[in-house]
Amino acid sequence: MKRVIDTRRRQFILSGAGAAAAAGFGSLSPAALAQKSKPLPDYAAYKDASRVIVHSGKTIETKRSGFGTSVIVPDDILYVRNNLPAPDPMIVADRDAWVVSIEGVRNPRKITIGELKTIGIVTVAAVLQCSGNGRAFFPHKTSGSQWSVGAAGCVIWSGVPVSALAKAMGGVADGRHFMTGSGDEKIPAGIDPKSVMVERSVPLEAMESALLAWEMNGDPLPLTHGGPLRLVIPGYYGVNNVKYVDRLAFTENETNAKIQASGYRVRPVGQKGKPGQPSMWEMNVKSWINHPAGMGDTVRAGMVQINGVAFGGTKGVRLVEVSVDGGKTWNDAQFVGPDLGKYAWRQFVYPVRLKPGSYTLVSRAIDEDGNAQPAERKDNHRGYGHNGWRDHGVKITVS
Ligand SMILES: Nc1nc2c(c(=O)[nH]1)N[C@H]1C(S)=C(S)[C@@H](COP(=O)(O)O)O[C@H]1N2
Ligand SMILES: [Mo]
Repeated sequence: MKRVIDTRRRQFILSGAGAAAAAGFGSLSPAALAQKSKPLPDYAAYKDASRVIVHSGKTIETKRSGFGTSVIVPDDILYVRNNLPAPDPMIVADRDAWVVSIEGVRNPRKITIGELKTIGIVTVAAVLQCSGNGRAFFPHKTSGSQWSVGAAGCVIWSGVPVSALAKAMGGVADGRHFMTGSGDEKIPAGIDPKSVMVERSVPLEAMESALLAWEMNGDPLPLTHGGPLRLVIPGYYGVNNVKYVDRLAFTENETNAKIQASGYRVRPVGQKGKPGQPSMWEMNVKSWINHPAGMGDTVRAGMVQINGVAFGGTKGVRLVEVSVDGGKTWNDAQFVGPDLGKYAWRQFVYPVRLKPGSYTLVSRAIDEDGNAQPAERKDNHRGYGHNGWRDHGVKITVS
């Protein structure tokens, strides 16, 4: 196990923690507290209702207590986020016949999944996480699903490497700076497609790790998660992982679809989104505790295995520390389970003997580049990219 500790940075984050403001630790916004789980929508009826929170017919999150400890998140508890109504199940009736148009290569053409399967195979474990995961902890009124920790999961994707596909089509054409994926959802008549369609562009360099996936966790890619074909960009926020992809284009510019031009942009509270503001591309370093889960969890005095997950976006995670006193003192956690590579999350455990009393459990991670989770969230209009460790903590009573 790699245990390189950057002492300087550790010093820095320790003093940062001490100076942290006593902002509402782990407190959920009123909107988040008011929500109740709804019935599962038909297309996701197979999900385990006891381990998920159904926010709406288009948004389902994994409960903190619903996550297991064996690294991979199974389909039946993996979060769901649909911007548009889920497509007709007919699109997975004949998977190999699905057609995707490859553009911006020297020899552009349409290609079926059946044919993609002859070009190459890659398998990668990666964290899929919504940009708004942790939005429920922002104190201002954020629009969008009030996710706490469960709009994320580590899954295994399998498909064709985009780099091999581009090579098979003569290589990327000159002057292309972005890779743009388009979702196949039918747009109702009378609506400007660009205003609602899921079409996302990422910097061209992301193609080196990207794949067009037809399999998830060993099963044909479920319709719910983008079957029959999905663009996967390991280490990038969920929105860039376009489901039901029917077009992959190497483009000169970013798409002008609203979801790219003004959506998923980090901006000050109260400001409108516009091109030029930071786009939700690479994920930042993050960790949280899944057990004990807080929320009234009764914990028996004695040995407690505090465990959770940590990941570093495109970087991998180097170290996780756990505190049982709200961040005053920290201890190294141990990684458990297999290391599935830099895009996956690591499970961690901190075994500790706890006497009866009240505890505030928090965790913080450092990625392979030495970036540490900050103590506090960075307020922004849509509540994106929250990796502050304080808000993600849990309060427990030990008796
Ligand atoms: N075609 C399409 N792709 C999409 C979306 C969508 O609505 N349509 N939602 C995006 C968003 S915002 C997220 S967070 C992830 C969610 O993936 P999941 O539903 O498999 O969890 O898919 C992304 N890709
Ligand atoms: Mo998302």
